[in-house]
Amino acid sequence: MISDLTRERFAALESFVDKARKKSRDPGRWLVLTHDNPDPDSLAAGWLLVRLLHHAFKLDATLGYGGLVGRAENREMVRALGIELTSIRNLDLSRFRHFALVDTQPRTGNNSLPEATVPTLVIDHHPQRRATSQVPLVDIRVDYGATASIVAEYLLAAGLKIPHSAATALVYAIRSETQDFARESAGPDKALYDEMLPRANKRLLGRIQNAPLPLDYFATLRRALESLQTVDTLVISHLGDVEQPDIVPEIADLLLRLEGKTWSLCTGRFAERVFLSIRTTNPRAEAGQLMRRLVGRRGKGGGHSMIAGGWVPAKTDVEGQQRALAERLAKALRKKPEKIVPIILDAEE
Ligand SMILES: [Mn+2]
Repeated sequence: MISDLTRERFAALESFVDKARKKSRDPGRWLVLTHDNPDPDSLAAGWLLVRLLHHAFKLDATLGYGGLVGRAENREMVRALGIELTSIRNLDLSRFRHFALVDTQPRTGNNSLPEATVPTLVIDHHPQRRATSQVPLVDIRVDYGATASIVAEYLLAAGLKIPHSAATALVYAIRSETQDFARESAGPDKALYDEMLPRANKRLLGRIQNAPLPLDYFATLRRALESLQTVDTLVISHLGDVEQPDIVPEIADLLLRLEGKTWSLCTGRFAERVFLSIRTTNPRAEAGQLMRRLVGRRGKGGGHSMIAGGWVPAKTDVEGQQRALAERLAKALRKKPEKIVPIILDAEE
C-alpha cells in the first residue's frame, strides 16, 4: 500500500521540516494551494496534506484555493465533509513562509500562486513542468489516477489514521477523477481505493454525487445541446457565457459519451477568459500537449493523455474565437475544419 517511493518522499519532507525547525524555533506557516476552480481531487489532496502537516509535524497549515468552487457536487463535498478552505482573495500571502501546490504546478496558469513565488512542495500527477525544477520538494507521479492518492500514502507512511471524512473525500476524488476507473487506468490508486471504501461514509457520498443542481445548470445544458457540432469523430459545443467555469469540463465529459465520438471539445466564457476542455476516449492520445498547442502563447493549458483544460483571453468576438479554436483542434486531429456541421437533435416525428 505504501510504496518505497512514498516512504522516501515522506522522509525528505520530514527532514526538510526538521532542518527548518533547527534553524528557527518558529517553523512558519504553510499555505496549501489547490488549482483554481478546484475539483474533487485537488480538494481532497489539499485537505489531506493540511492534515498531514498538522498531525505529523504540528505545523500551522491553511488550505487555500483560487477561482471558485463552482460545481454543485464539489460545493456539496466541501459542505458535507466540513472541508475548511479559504479563497486566496481573503488571504494575506505574506503571513505564510511555505507554499505547497497540489494537483497543479508553478506557472501552469491554473493556480493563483504568484508567478515569482517558488513553492516549497509540489505534489501532482500531471507531467512535470519546467518551473517545477526549482522546487525543493517535488513528488510527481503521472501513473497515479489522483493526486489525493499520493497524499493519502504520505498519511499512511506517517502512521496516521485516515478518518471517515477524509476516506470519503479520497474515494470521491478517485471516482470522479478516473470516472469510476473508466478513464486513465488508475493503477496504484486501486489498492488504496479498496482499503478506503469500507471507511467512507456512503450516505455522504450519495449526497455529494446527487447534489441539488441550480437552474442555470439546466439552462447551460440546453445551450450545450442546442449548439452541438461535429466533424467525423469529434463533437463540439460552445456555451458562450457561463455562470461558473467548471461547467465546461463537465459538458465535455458528457459529450464524449455520444455514440461514435472519440473526441470532445467544449468552450465557454467566464471572467474575460474563454475556457476550453478536451476529452478523448483514446488512452494513448496526448490531450494535454494538444491543449497547450491550441491555446498558444497567449493562453494557458495542460492535462493528461485523455483529458485537458485551458483558457485564452476572451476577444470581443467570442463566437468567432470559439469557432476558430474548434477549427484549430479539428485541423490538429487531421479532420477537415470546413466540414464541421451542426448536430440537430430534433428527431423526425
Ligand atoms: Mn487531479
